[in-house]
Amino acid sequence: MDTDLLFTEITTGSQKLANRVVMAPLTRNRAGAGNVPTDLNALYYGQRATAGLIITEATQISPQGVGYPATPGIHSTEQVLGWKKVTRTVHEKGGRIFLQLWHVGRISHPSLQPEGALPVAPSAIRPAGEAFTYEGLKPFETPRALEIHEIQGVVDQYARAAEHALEAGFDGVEIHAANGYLIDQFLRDGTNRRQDAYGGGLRQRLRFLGEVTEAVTGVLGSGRVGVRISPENTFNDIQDSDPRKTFTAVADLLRPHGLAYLHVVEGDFVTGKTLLDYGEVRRAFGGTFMVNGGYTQERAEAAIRTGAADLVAFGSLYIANPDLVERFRKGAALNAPDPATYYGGDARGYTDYPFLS
Ligand code: 8OZ
Repeated sequence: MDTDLLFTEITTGSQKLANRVVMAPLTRNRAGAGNVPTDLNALYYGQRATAGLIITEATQISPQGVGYPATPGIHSTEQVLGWKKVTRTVHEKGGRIFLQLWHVGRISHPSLQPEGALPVAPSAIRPAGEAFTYEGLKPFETPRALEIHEIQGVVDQYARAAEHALEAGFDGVEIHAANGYLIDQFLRDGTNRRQDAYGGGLRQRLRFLGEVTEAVTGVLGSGRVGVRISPENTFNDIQDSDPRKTFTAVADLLRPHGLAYLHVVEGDFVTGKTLLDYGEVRRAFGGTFMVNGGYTQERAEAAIRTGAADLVAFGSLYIANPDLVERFRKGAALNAPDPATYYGGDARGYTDYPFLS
């Protein structure tokens, strides 16, 4: 029966997942002082442990990678200890959890950077809009273009974060190459105007992602690493003149790595439109394919049935339904998420959504 398809096991990379229902990475701005995960965060993830896979909220690989208040990091000892509480709780409940590795690049503000430095990016191009800081919204500033000799150091930040993720007990990591952050800034011609080994042509724009993937798989093994992309998204003022070509090439680049999965955010958060044929990206990648973007249970089942996807990640549904798998199985009603408590705050709208009784 079609309704069972979401609940079949899948082995991907070195992971055996109990079902195809994935908790999407969700920024919730509830980390503690020092960007350290708390007991409340452990409770929240533990409540969602019946997902086939949990992908954590985006997590800074370094102080330079920070772009928002109260988002967690994976660069300090305290952060690793905080994450250990999360992974222990999820594992005790039989779940699987990947850490999402994040460097925001230009989507930051000097007030969030070490010593008030300018955020870094492939090129010195200011994003339209405003940064979320501890003092409220502030206009983005023009970032500093990374010098070519600094780039290996940023790749090393990813490798060290991957080591910390292992130490913290994660089953794997997801490289955040989506939504207009640092890696996406390198990939696209709207934000990458470099004329060196990391920009100028498509192959050069892909180089940074290739090096990060090499570094992270070098630490964890390729079967414990996924990559997330968002070909059509214009969130964070990101543009590309030919997303279809760029992201088919990204899929080609990643294919030989034998990753745990490629995770694709479909459509554009800003316009709500989906124009690309993601089958092309899926065929180019050739491995386990995860989709995300407003999926319902019905659309998710159809995607698995037709082979359009192997895994489906749910965001807002997971905010409001800790027992989403159980509700899907039973065809039970779903709790509605409350957008007013998405970002920041306490247990309210975070760990107090009811389970089925
Ligand atoms: C919403 C608010 C802040 C950050 C992303 C990490 O879009 C994010 C994010 C989303 O990937």
